[in-house]
Amino acid sequence: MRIELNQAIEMLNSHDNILILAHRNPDGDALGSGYALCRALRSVGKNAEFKYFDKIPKVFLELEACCENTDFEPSFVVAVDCADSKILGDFPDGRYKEKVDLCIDHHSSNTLYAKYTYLDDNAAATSEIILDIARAIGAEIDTLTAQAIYIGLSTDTGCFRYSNTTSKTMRMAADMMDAGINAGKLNRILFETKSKSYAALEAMALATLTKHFSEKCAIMHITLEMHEKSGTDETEIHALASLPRQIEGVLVGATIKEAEPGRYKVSIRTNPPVNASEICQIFGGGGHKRAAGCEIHGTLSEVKKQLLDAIEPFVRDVDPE
Ligand SMILES: [Mn+2]
Repeated sequence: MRIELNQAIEMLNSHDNILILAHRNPDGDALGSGYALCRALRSVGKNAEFKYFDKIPKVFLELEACCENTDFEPSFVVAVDCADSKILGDFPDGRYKEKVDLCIDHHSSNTLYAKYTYLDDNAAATSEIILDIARAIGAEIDTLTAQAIYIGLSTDTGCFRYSNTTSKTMRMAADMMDAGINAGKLNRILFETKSKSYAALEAMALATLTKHFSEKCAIMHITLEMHEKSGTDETEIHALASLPRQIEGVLVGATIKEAEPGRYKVSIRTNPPVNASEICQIFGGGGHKRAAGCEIHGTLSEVKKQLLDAIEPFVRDVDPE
């Protein structure tokens, strides 16, 4: 059931032992939201813990230091930035998959799997909503909490460049700078630094790029072999997805990544007016207007064909806005 922000705040206020989960393979916003909410709740005297269960990109490891583990029996389970229980980062026994009390999210594709959902798809990042909540419960926004919020805001907006960035996002980022974060340093680490292995994989991936439909669609792929050859850490790969869309005139940029033989993860990035989430929904995936993902099974050429067939109606007779 969807609820209003004040109801979500009331629920958090009325519970003392709160477990926070996020989506699998958490990104900057999932981690930033989780850690910021955890610290905010602790600062008002509650037991809170944020848990994720996958390897995270090296650049986010610093965040781990901001909430040590504690031991308590949760009475309220919150999921942040997670649109579907299928992708919830859960304990190996899946104990909370169907038992999330409150979901706080900004994905319009949210399946409303939680008992209560506060969803604001105008928020550039879930971290925006978390900052509103933290302020409403009277939490202290210290430098580490501010850093977690900033990482969420900046990563989900491509460092405040994507069209989801609003004046509110910018004001919040400015407030986080006033709280003492080193934005220049964070931006350099998050957006200006590539590992050598990542740079090698980027070159290999770009070499596979092809253009279609009057060059309005650009598509590239990464095979397991390329991944292995480059020595790239799995967690670094998602950054590649933004490359095809950067080419002038491209409305749909697609990146096909071999997850295992016969199974491919597809990332779609679009420019207006094409909706990436609508393309991915054709294959049972979803996401945002400008960034979405799905999985397609088959050989690489079959997957490419299926994908191009799905993309064509979205770009045929469509001009960039
Ligand atoms: Mn997000």
